[in-house]
Amino acid sequence: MLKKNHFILLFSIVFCNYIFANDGYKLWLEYSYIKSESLRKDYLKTIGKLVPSGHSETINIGLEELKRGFGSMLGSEFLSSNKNTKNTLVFGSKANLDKDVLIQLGNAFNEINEEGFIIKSVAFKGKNHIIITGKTDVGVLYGVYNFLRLLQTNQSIEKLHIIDSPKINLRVLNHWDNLDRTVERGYAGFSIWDWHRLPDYLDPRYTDYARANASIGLNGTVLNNVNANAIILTPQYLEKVEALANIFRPYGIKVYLTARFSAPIEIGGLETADPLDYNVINWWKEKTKEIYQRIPDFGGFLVKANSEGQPGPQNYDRNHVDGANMLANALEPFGGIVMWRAFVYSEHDASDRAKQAYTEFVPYDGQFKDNVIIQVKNGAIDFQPREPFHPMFGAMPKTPLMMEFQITQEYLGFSTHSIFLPKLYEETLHADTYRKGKGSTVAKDIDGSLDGKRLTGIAGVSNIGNDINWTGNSLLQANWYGFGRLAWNPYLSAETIADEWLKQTFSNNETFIKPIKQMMLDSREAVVNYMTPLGLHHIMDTGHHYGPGPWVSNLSRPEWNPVYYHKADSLGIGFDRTPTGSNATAQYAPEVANVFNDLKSIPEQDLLWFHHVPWDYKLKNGKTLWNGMALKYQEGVDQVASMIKTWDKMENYVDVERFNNIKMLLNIQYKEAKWWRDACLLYFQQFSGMPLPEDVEKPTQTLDYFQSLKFPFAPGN
Ligand code: BDP
Repeated sequence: MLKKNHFILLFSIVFCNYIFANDGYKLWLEYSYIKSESLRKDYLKTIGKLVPSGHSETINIGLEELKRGFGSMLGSEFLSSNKNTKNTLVFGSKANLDKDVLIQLGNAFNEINEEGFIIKSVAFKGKNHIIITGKTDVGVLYGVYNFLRLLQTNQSIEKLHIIDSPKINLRVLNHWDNLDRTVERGYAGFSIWDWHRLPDYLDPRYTDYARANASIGLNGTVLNNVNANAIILTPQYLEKVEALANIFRPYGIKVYLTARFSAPIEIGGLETADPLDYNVINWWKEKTKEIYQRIPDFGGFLVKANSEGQPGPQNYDRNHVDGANMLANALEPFGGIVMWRAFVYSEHDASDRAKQAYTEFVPYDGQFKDNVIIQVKNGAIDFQPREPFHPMFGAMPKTPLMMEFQITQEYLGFSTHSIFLPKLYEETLHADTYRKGKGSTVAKDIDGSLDGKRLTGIAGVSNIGNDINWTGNSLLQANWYGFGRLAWNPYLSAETIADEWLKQTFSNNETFIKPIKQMMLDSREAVVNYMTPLGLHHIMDTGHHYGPGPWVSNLSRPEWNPVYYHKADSLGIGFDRTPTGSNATAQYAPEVANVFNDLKSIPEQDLLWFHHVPWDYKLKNGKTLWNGMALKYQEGVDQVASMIKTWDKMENYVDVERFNNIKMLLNIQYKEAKWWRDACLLYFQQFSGMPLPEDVEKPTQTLDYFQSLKFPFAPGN
């Protein structure tokens, strides 16, 4: 009896492992055992022997990944069936494939770029083969992960003919990680970079991080915070960076560092950091050379200059072009690039913060060196729950622009709120700039196709920390995953991404997939509704940005204050950015500006971003603005309530650990959604002077209470 129980237990652990404990560490690389016997048999029959072609660390990683994936998904049958079959799974780069294999591939190689891959089923000499190949070993590795994804999502692997390449060159995570392991705006623990124990202690997590990134096609990582510390550029730290770069290299991942503009003074002993000063130029040249001696494929620098107190060329009466090009000159001989951020706003310009980056950068179009790319946040303010696309997109035809999305949820409820961000990313990427007529989407600027730009890039501010499940909340792994998938192909739909992520991470069971996918797809709008409906923005509390703070008005810089953004008064609410106001709309193409300027055509989701409208303004649904806004806040709360209901029904489909992780967090989200609703409505009601509509729950606390809340130890600050 005892023995039998043991056997059952063992069986369960091995084959049904995820019904039991699962801490989420494996991310979407779960490789869960495929329960359908017929499917397993099909796969086993089709795959055959593994035949790696060529020898490299990367090919070896591919082999190990296939073994791990098949072993886990197909079980021990894989090892036995594998021996007596004539079929093969051949994988290797073009240069290492046999002639008869190459012939089968015809012209397919013409259709891929250096990182692309081909997966093709072919039959010759009486045998069936699956070929996974590319021009480079890293391309092959991407193909391997793609093939594994087919199995993980239970797709057919008969008659395969997949040809795919990334559409964007630089697909990069930005870690806002400090050298003391705190993470600016990080909500999943401390930094995964254990600087103190590097370079000798190599945490296995570094390898798992590289695997995860490679599996979704990310090929770069900026290790440290944009609010940079020059010490990262000292030999003591470069040795540690080198150790990480060595781990990431075979996974196709390049390392980048943020460069503190004043580093020549701080660690170089110079008196100035003037980008036109001979000694400064030389210092950066030598520093760059030193980095490349250690890391021959170093990616380059990410720079936040003259923004929020960071030093930059303007400290020396120079401009962004002077600063970026000086660094670009130093990197050029080694093939490195500069990612120069456009997140700037001046405390001396009272007009409209939303206009400042465009005003400061667009006149420089065409003046940056070829190895400079300007990194622009998705919207003109700062990673709000919803922002119209940044007007710089499409507006600098001669300058490569890199998209910067935030994956970490600085303004979106931290890692406690479940939100599926590919919905937000998709909205921005699909937005039409009209710069070259209809169809000039942001995605086309980012992938270079709009103006024939060669250097292209996309960055995501990471949501990763040393929490066991990486992102603090298992559902938020989908945002890292989704960012990577969109970086590979910015035209993918959020729905496709949710579907494949869920299948790989949790289950292929449609009873689970269908409701949870819908829950994820709706989650972004829920957050917008209970935080910033109808185009409201930047009404969070100060510093930590946790919770509502629409009343904040006492900060030294005007554009730090929420009241600057909502401009609520007895007449109405909203920021007039039309020609009667700040005229920020003039920074968009006329087709777009006209839509935003006109109350008849503006999408209501952006209404208060662009217009100051009276409280009794009639919305499209016939309700007054005040009632409509209150109902939106309520809708957001109701949406979270329904997320909880949906999730609670999933207990039988998810392991206990992840089920509870998500369940508890959803309950916090519900509490906080109500907090947002009540605090904002009570505050705005002072101006509207109108009662709450019937369907809106009455607040249980006073405005004073909400205003008195303090969070001195909120994370990420
Ligand atoms: C803001 C964050 C701040 C960042 C800054 C940036 O509050 O922590 O340093 O953006 O992107 O959203 O540079």
